Amino acid sequence: MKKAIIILLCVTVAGRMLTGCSSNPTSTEAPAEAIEDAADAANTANVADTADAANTDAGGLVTVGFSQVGAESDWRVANTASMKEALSEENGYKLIIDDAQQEQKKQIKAVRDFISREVDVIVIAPVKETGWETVLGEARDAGIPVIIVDRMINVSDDTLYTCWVGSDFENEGVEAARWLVNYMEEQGKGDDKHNIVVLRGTIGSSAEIGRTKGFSDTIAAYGNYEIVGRQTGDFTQAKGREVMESFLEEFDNIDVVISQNDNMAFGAIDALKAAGKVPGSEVVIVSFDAVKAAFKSMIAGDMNVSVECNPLHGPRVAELVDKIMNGEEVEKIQYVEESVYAADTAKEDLLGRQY
Ligand code: GYE
Repeated sequence: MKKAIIILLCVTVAGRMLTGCSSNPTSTEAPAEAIEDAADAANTANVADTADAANTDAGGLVTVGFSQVGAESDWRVANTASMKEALSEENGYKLIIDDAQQEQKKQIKAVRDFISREVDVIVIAPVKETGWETVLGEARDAGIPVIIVDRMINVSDDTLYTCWVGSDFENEGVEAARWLVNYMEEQGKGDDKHNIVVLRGTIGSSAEIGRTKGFSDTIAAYGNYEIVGRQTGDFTQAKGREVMESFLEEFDNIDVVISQNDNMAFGAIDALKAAGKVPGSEVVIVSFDAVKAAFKSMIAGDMNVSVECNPLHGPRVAELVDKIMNGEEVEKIQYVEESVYAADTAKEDLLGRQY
């Protein structure tokens, strides 16, 4: 189920070029050291000179401050790796990554650090949608363009960010519900009563909001499907297991688990097995992300399906950074292509997977 890239709106970013930047060629893997290096550069650099250097000096690196959600899942790890690979020093960037450990307040602090260090472009993978107005206003005042990646933000003034690239999370939820209904029909269980529990991701994140809405709205049309329990597992495997254990104590008739990411599904599968249940048949496991480990779980017969969420945003972000630095137009909102992967073809599908 390929989805064409949709361009909803175009903006011009000409004239929104930065007021300052650093072209310190030092690169480091460790976020804390990277920030210190950038601080040193900012403290010693002449802002006007370095701004000119970044725009005109072919040898200068483009400094990108990236506020990452954390390292909560396989998806996130693949996303960070993609960003590091694309925005490498060899490719002409100095990438400063800050790991927010799933806390928005740490992201806000990181963005302020990036502003004070006069990076060329700020990239944010936001933990949650709300609460961004103040700090993005500060970035705008400093003349630093902001790219939002992966999850979305919810702001009344969309000039607070330059552009966004990520997934259509609501559509992913719709796809999950459609797959489930179709699968139950194929199993001859289309008219049976189904009791669903939903392991939600981080509450208030676009991935949680969209997947919850898309799934609930679609499944609501089928009277024999009931969502009996919903709880957050914060996108981690450990919490996925804990939440599934509590569901199993509360309900004895669960036959479908909707897990809003693969890592929570792995935890839920462990909890089901420990309780003597059989995931993959007795309890149908519907997941999201489609990371490599999910294909292995499907091949093992534990997981039934994973709705793809593509984490390979690095090259897309690099392209946006380049265009912004050149004063070119960028698409304001850009969705990526995604598919649905089920157990019956998991073995062949795994061969071509990149993450
Ligand atoms: O599904 C999950 C990760 O925002 C799309 O975050 C991302 C989600 C992804 O923790 O595994």
